[in-house]
Amino acid sequence: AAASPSTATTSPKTVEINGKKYTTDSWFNVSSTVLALTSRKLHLQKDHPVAITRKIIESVFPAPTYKYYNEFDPVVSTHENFDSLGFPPDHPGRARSDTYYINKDTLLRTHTSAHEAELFRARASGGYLLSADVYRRDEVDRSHYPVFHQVEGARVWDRTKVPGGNIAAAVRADLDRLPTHNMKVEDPNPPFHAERNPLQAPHHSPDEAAAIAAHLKRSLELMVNEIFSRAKAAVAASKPTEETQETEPLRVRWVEAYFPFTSPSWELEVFYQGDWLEVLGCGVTKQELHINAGSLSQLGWTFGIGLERIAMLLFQIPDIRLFWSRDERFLAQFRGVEDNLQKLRPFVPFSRHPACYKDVSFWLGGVSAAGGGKGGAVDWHGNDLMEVVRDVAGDCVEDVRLVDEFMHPKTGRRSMCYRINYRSLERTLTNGETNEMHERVMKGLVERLGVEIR
Ligand code: FA5
Ligand code: MG
Repeated sequence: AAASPSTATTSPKTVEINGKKYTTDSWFNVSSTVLALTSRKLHLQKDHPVAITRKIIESVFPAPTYKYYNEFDPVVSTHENFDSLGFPPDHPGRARSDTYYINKDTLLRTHTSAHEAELFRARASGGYLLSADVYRRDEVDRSHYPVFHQVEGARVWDRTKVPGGNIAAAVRADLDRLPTHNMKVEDPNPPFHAERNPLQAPHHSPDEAAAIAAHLKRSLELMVNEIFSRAKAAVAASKPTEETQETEPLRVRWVEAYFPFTSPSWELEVFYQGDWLEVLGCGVTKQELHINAGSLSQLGWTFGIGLERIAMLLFQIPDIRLFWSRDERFLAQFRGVEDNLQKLRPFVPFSRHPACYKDVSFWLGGVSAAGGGKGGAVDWHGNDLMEVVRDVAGDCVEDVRLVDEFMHPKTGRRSMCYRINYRSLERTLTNGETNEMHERVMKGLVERLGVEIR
């Protein structure tokens, strides 16, 4: 496949990440902005909303059954991030337009599942929670950022360590020990589906898979219930008593999903502000992971949840860029909450600064496009443009949208128009400043993506 254009003007020969040096090659595509974020570790920053959210999730999966891992390095091998989990060689997630590579074999993890194989190796019965920063090349808007945080959870049982080797009975006994809740849960599908969401028939009996699924679903429902009860309490505490009104019970639903490393698989959705919102993916762990880890008698479940998405609901945070802010008007609002969750209150946004929209229109395959020739044949990835914008203008851009696209009927060249919204969260940008940034964005697009400005 054609390589997407490199978005770095000059690739350094080596990069240093958290004190370790890595040699780059032609796969390198990590912008300096993103490199600089590898040391932030918001999930470990005391009283940061991402860290508070992690703590609340951990509280639902108590030690000593669950062990906590929060310090794993973001640099992993392509094997760990993809191959070890059964991703096929041509999976789109592997593309350089979607993933940040240091070199062909080394990347910034795109999900916390990258550590599953490692953690399953030589692990006794029980489970773990792992929280970490993850990296994805993606669009620019109020709910997407190239770095976000996930919590991965796993629970394993060992056939050789349960009475009579009866896993289903042991799992159900553990399920009976879990608390209950009174959320409205829609779960219209049977625990597995022959084609779409199959039982791992060579490894699990239907009864075992059903028991694991039931334990998994209850565990995650309890987590969502904990988070939304806290969100509700926070809203109630922030209002004068006469204003508090009866709110509807929380509604959640299970939907079938697909992941290469679980089967059956599901996503959990929460009904929030009139819409179903996906909050996590999960499933019965593929037996190959346990087999490859040398733990032949183990089986269980895994899940992965995005922390920012949950924190935005929990604290009513309107823009994902805020998490990276060092502004006291943001940080001070969460101080003391980590050690006393009773202090949790909705975030009060500071005044919004004016938006400034600027368009940029260009022809693809201008001066330096690979292959020269007809622009229409150029391999274009919107994420490459997003990277240039982030690198030049950083958090001064709220969102970037494709507003027009057409092909010249005679030359076959493709033209695109993107609209960039320059708006800082922290201050009003001056006209001069915005114009200057926009000039640099256009220059970056020409130099790094070989487009021709119209
Ligand atoms: C995964 O990353 C899987 N590793 C999850 C998993 C783990 C499945 C273990 C099964 C077993 P996905 O790409 O859907 O899946 O992301 C998981 C969660 O991360 C999403 O439900 C969402 O909460 C969050 N998430 C994903 N992409 C973004 C994004 N761009 N911004 C914010 N949150 C995101
Ligand atoms: Mg998903």
